[in-house]
Amino acid sequence: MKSILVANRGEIAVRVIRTARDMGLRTIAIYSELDRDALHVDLADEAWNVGPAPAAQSYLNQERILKIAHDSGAEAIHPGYGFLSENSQFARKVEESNIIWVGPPADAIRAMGDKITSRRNAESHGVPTVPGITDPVTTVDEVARLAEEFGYPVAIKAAHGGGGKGLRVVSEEGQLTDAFEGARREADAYFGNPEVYVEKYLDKPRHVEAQILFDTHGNAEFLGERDCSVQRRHQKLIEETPSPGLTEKQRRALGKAAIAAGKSCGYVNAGTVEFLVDTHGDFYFLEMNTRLQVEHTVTELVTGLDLVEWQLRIAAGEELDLGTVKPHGHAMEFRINAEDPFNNYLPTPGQVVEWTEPAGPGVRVDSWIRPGTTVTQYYDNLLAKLVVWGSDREAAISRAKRALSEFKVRGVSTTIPAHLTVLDHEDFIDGRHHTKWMEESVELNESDPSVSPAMPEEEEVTRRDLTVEVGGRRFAVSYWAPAPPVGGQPRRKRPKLESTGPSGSPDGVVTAPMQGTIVKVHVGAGESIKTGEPICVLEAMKMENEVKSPASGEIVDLRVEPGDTVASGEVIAIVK
Ligand code: MV4
Repeated sequence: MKSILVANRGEIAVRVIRTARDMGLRTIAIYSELDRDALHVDLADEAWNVGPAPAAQSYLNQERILKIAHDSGAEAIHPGYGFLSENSQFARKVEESNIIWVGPPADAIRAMGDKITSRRNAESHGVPTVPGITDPVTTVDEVARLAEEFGYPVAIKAAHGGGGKGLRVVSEEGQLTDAFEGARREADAYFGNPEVYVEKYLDKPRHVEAQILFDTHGNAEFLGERDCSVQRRHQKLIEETPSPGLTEKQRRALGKAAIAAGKSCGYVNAGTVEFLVDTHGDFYFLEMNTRLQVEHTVTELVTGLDLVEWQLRIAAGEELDLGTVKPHGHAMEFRINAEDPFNNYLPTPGQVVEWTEPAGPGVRVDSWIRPGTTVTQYYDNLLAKLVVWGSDREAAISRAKRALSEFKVRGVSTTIPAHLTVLDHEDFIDGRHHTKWMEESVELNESDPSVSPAMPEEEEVTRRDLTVEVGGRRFAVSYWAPAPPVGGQPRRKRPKLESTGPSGSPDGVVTAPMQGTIVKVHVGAGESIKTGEPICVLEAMKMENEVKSPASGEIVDLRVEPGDTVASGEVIAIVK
């Protein structure tokens, strides 16, 4: 194998291209019209236009991708995650075109994609599953009988589902009909198949998944687990390994079960078996993901293995030969998404104006962003994965805080403030969180000064940063000012202007409310002033405007004198 086409974009395309190049392969990128200047395109040896922006016409366009593979002479295709990675028809087409598919056999993808079949296969290979049934349910009466048998609550799930869609929880008999019909409707709408099945519903479980590798010679390896319990609305935010609280005995049992689940469908290549772990520490098979997962990086940091390298070696027919794998230390991954955690995690597409990644000991950033990169609503909003390693969980948490505070992103909102909040939460620090915890227990406080300066309402404002020296010491000050947005910085509406200083106490950054000329200055630097007292007079459009102090305190910085012209939003003085 000397060449590979990477049928993906974003951070995972970058990730795969890097390892393929490390291994001396010729790398072939594909790009949609929006991604012509993307990082993965620059890093690959060659790049081919796969079509217009919508994924259906580009990264999901099977025939077009196969044609590019043929035209470019690619010997293999790596699908990354998402897009075509778990499409068994595409995997089969690749196999039938005599191109190496860097992934599991099409039949294994199909078997695991059907949740009833995968449950049945796992069960028949001795893998513990949640109490439930291995056949679709077709009537409400059947669901009622099963609920009596297992006890309420029960879960009604889409047979071809995943990601929480088509999942309904029934806690009492009265909800049965609604839940059953709702689950069928949703299953039909999302997955084109109304088939549903029933399981006992586990309340507040942890989500723990096992990384496995299988080669084509019958060898299998379990590479440890990942805890993905910090998630909201089925979107994972933080993943870590090892899982807090899992004993060595439980870990071994989980690994054995994961390998048995893989064997049950003839698995080859890298895969992940998902389990729910209940409050007693018992674990149950949930489903198997037949792809490389976003969070594979934490496994890499503790094992020292490159999982993409092993995917490629296995695909080329090599025998799995890892020696003894001895995981070392603790790793955590933080998904840096373009979304606003202060506004219900609403996606925030736009141009990234500033992008400074953390670095240093134990820090890895897998990203596709550069200053100027535009994040579009056409694809997912993962900007980067921050992955940290520490000798133990406490060290990893400490390092994560350090790295997250080094991360500087402007132009789009990110999940960084949410991560910092989680890292300071006792439940997380003690490892007491579960899959419902984020939604139940983590609320972000908009006025937290370590996170973001307070924003004035009503007026159109934009965030500005500046540095000041007070008594020979340097301080960074952020404030909101009425001004045109600085390169894509979002405008917001809020009441009264207010800002926060380095100490977190409310300081007054006094800015020009409009463009004009300073005609008089009432105060001097170092003097004290009270709220509402005038600082200077600003003339604009033949009108004189008094600029007043927003706070009582000392004028630590005075930046204007009579005759100066100031732009709207320019700093006039700082009151501490
Ligand atoms: C469950 C469950 C509790 N009991 N099944 C949600 C997504 C789908 N893949 C399976 N899911 C769940 N199935 C039983 N019998 C709780 C969830 C669940 C969940 C699972 C993993 C990670 C996050 C979750 C969040 C809510 C519910």
